[in-house]
Amino acid sequence: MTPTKIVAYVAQVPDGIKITTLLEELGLEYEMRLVDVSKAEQKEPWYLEINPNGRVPALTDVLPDGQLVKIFESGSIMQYLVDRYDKNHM
Ligand SMILES: N[C@@H](CCC(=O)N[C@@H](CS)C(=O)NCC(=O)O)C(=O)O
Repeated sequence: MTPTKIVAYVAQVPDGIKITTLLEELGLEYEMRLVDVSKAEQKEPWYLEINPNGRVPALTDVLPDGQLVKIFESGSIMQYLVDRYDKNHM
């Protein structure tokens, strides 16, 4: 497992599951934070700071220089993960 500071904000929905599937396939260590859509947790201010669209999934990461990266939209998240952690497209 490659250590990272990734936090994946997901729910038990296909758009969330594809993010955790990719994280597992890439062998990345990550924290999974389940967002309770039934309680509209995705509309709470703390979550809107990460994803202003108020939808799951979202992902945060910390770059080597300490910069916090916040990403939303499942396709963009997957592109980020591949670009950053699968440079040789293994
Ligand atoms: N195009 C978005 C779709 C995200 C999306 O619609 N997520 C749904 C769950 S699958 C959601 O958050 N629904 C709750 C809401 O819209 O408030 C993506 O691919 O990330």
